[in-house]
Amino acid sequence: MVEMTLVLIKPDGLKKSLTGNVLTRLSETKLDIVGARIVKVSRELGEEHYKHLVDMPFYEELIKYIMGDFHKKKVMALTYWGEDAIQKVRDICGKTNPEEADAVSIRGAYGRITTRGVYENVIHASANKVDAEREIKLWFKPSEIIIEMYPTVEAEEKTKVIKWA
Ligand code: FUP
Repeated sequence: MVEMTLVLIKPDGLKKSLTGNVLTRLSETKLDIVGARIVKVSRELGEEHYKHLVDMPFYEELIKYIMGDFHKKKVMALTYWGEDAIQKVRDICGKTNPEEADAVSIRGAYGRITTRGVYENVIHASANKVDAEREIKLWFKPSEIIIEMYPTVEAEEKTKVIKWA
């Protein structure tokens, strides 16, 4: 089944200059990149992304981690598209816990567990179709993705924008 999936190269991945390594590993999937952004993550965006983990003891540290408080204040967000995209990307990522992840997976090779108990696992990848759609819509506008997979509507918006001076 043709799917889209969200990948985030997290602040530890950017701080450790792992962007190239991660993209090279993901290119093994032969999936297409159809969206890419560098994002400075607000608390609001971090909390929305991880809202399913709000009751976890590591939640506050996790929000600080994704906002870049411990590394660099940026995340690279990517949308991959293609056959079985979700599982193909998850397989290369490895398990959530970097100590349990296969040694040649991205998280196994580059991740670590901090003394504060947060898994700094370099990359996020959507877990299933429902999450993928929710997450892609959270991180991207329709105009920032070069294919149309989810329905869109036209709307008039009158908002202030920042433009080149
Ligand atoms: P995943 O789908 O693999 O990203 O896993 P989760 O959504 O369950 O977890 C999201 C993030 O929470 C992980 F990437 C790292 C962090 N986490 C911890 O720090 N400790 C845990 O015990 C579980 C998750």
